[in-house]
Amino acid sequence: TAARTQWWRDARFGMFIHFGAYSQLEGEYRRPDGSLCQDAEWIMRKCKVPVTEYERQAKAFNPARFNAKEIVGLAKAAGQQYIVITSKHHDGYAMWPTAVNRWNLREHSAFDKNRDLLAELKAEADRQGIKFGLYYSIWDWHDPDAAQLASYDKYKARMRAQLTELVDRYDPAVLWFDGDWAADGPTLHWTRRDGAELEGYLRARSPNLLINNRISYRPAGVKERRVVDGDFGTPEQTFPTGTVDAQLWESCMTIASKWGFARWDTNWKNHTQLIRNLTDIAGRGGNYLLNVGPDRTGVVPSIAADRLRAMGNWLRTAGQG
Ligand code: FUL
Repeated sequence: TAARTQWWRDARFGMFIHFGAYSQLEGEYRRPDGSLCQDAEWIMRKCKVPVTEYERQAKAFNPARFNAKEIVGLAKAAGQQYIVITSKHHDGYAMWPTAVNRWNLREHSAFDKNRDLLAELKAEADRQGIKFGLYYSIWDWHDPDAAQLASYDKYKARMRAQLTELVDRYDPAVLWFDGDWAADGPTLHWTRRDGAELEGYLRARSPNLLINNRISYRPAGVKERRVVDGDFGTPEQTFPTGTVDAQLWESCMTIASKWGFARWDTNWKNHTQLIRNLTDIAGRGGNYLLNVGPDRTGVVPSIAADRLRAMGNWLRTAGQG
C-alpha cells in the first residue's frame, strides 16, 4: 500500500474538474412560468428540470473549445500534480463514448463525433507528466433502474460495464467515487457490500488504482467523509483540524461556491485564501483537490485560471526561499 500511494502522498495538490451536461445550462434554468432557478451541477434535481428538457439542452452541448493541452498546462503552472475529472456526475451523463447507453457526450450532444475529451486529457496528462484520475457518481438520476430496488442489479451491471470501459481505455491512476450517501438519498440502494465487491473487482483489473472512500456506503448522519473504506478520506469544503490523522485524506474544495460552472457564481476565493488552504491542508498531511468548472464551451473561467497561476507563482517563489 505504501508504494502504491507514494506518488499521491507526495503530490499534495491536484485539480478537480466538474464538467458535464449540466455545464450547458451554465447554472440557470428558466422555468415554463418564466421564473429563474439557479444552481450548478445539481440543477436537474434542485430546479426540477424535466428529463426531456434536460435531454434537449444536452443535445446542444458543444464543448468545442475544450483544450486538454491548456488545461493540463494550467494545472502544471499551478503546481498541481494530478487531475481528477468527472466522467459521470449524478445526472448520469457520460463524458466518454460509452457503449452502455446513448446518454453520453458522443451520442447526445452537438460535439465533434471524432473527439474524446477523456482520451485527450489522459494523453496530455501523460505527455506533461501528471497523473490522471476519474470521478464517477454511483448515484444516477437518469437511469430508471438506479431508482428501483427491484431493478437495481441491472443498473449495477451497467455501472460495472462503464467502469470497465473507463479503466481499460483511460487507465486512471485514481477512481474518485461519489454519491454514496444512501441513507439520505431514498432512491439509492447502494450497500457497503456493493462497494466492497466493486472495489475488489477494480483492484484486480488495475492493481495500482487509488480509490476514495465514497465507493462505500455512508451510514446515516455521518457528515464528514473521513476514511472508512478505500484508500483515502474525502472531507468536502473543509479539512480535519486537531490531531493529525494517520489515514490518508484529501480535501476537495470549490474555487467559487459551486463545483460545476454557473455564470452567477462569482464568489471567487482570493489567492490568499487559496494559499492558506493549501498550506493548512498540506501542513496537516492531507492533499488539496481544488476544483474548476469549465463553461459550456469547455473553457476554464479566466479568473479561476489567474488564481491558479498565482498559486503556482507563490509556490515557486516560496520554494526558493
Ligand atoms: C458532492 C456532489 O454532490 C457535488 O456535486 C460534488 O461533486 C462534490 C465533490 O461531491 O457530494
